[in-house]
Amino acid sequence: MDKNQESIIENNIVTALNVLKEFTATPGCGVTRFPFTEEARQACAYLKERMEAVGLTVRMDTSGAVIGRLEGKRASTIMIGSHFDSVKHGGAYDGIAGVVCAIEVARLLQESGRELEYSLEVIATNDEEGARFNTGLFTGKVLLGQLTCEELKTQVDAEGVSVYQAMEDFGLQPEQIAAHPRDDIKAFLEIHIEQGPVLEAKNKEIGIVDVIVGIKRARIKINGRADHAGTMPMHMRQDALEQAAKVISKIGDRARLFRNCVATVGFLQVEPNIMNIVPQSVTFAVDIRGVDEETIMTQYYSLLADLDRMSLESGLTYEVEHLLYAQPVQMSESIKEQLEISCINRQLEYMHLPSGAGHDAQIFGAQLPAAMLFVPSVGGRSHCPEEKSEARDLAKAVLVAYDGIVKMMDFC
Ligand code: HGY
Ligand code: MN
Ligand code: MN
Repeated sequence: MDKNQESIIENNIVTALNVLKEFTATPGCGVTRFPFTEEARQACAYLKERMEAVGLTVRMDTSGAVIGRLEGKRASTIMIGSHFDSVKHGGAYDGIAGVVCAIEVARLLQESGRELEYSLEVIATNDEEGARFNTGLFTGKVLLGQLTCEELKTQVDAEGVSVYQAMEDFGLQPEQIAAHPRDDIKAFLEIHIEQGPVLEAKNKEIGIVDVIVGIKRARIKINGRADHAGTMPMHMRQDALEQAAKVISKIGDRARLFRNCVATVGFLQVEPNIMNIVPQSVTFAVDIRGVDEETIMTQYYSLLADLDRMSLESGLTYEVEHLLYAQPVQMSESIKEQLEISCINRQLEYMHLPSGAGHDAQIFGAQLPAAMLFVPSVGGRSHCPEEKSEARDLAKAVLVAYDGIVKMMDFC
């Protein structure tokens, strides 16, 4: 593929990402594109246009994902894509750059005139982040039949709107959520920004992901009692935030005891959250990650033990709500090999690395061959408006993914 082709890919990527970043609930403060919102609807409509422009037959599936299909000789499907939703005040590349790159891969395949052995689907998945309902990896779980209708009614956002209700309001049919699990997907490939500093620090153009970390997420509520902050004696208080702080403050240091482990509390809600009222309740969400299940669950059970100790010592009660468990997933050796051969043939600087971020590929990769290509993140920044990756690096990932898909058509 000549330099001219690369610049066409780069231009297409820049054009699409510049349009898509405007579909945000927080203009001027990064990209906020939650599932089942007006911004999501606008982004899906634009992605449908872009997919149809390269000859894909496009539909929205039960989960609210946008899927463009190229029929091959066999009905079985090779899937390439990433997510269109974002975190709050996120960047213009996380997930969506992988969708735009996937559309470019499909365009190259179409223009090559190749007859495809397998059908190809480009997918823009929904609610990978879990930023609205504190869950995540939604489309992958729906496609693989891992979600029930009942669960959709229990998962709610900050306003108390359930996934079920949000889907109905968006025009989807939540009752159909478990009706059409996919058993035809032969392989899944995802292009994604690295979201960390490694590729840039090592001067690499491409990352080939070996393993995606497992993620355990839970929401914990500690129940205290609201009292006057000035008159209630200290030994008689039931200060939910004081007790929560004791438990939360141990989470980070415990993660530091384990290799390749991280943990944080990114969500904390204090009620009634008034400075001269002793906090009545605290709700926080914990996100624990690691490359093996044992260290993830050791941290989680230690957290539960801390909560029990807090309850015994203070008399305050607590509740735990399971939000998500995605196991650590090794990427497909055979697909990685093809991606590596492509990097060598194209004389690209590449390296293997783990993914500290969760991705759609880990849901698929737990059941079928999956692989990921990383693109350097400028300054290693992500999940913030400063997030940026260079179009020339994204274009290189498109070419490597194209080579990979062509080979996957032969060996899947
Ligand atoms: O949280 C994550 O790792 C991803 O950005 N959803
Ligand atoms: Mn992502
Ligand atoms: Mn993300």
